[in-house]
Amino acid sequence: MNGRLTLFSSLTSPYVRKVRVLIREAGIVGIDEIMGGGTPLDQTGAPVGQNPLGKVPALVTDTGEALFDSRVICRWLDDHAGAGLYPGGEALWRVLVLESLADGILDAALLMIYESRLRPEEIRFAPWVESQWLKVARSLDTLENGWAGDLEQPLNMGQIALGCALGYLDFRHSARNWRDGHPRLAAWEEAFARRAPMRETRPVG
Ligand SMILES: N[C@@H](CCC(=O)N[C@@H](CS)C(=O)NCC(=O)O)C(=O)O
Repeated sequence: MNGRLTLFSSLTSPYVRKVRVLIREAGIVGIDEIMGGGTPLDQTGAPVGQNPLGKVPALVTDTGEALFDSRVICRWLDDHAGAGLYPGGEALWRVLVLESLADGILDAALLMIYESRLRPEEIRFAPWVESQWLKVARSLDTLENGWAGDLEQPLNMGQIALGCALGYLDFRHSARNWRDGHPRLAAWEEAFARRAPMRETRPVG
């Protein structure tokens, strides 16, 4: 990274938050942020020139290449900064699956929000919304029962993604009380949310 980078950013997107937390944890400087973003129904403000999918985050590198999505951006930044948030050897695969699982929670949780905010009430389909929450609930159970050891490992990108996903559940789905039945995960999240990069990127809006 010799020149400046441009991050198409947002203060509410949990996918962007993954990148913003990584930047802080890794001490990366020299990134200009352009705030914006859109919705599937309104791409005004979305970085469509950089990401034809019209989603944030997108990162334009110092060579002018546009990178997306958040997983590619995080991997690229980690690699170029030598941050070590993706371990080498066999340990890598658990970290990548944890990041995928956290992103999948986000995908389901975000679809629920789009359904309630963007779709007119008369054509909403409640069973579809509940089936998205079932994905989240199943994932939380899996994390509670099978991932405790992974959450105790040195800081990695899977943990950052999970911290952002649980933060998003608090931000947009607090009525669902995700902590109920997940005491280990709740205790981990409480400690993780105290890290300065998590506090500095808490969603607002
Ligand atoms: N898989 C993508 C998801 C990004 C995403 O869905 N971002 C939302 C904001 S939270 C967005 O830009 N949505 C606009 C749209 O779907 O058109 C990633 O990991 O970066």
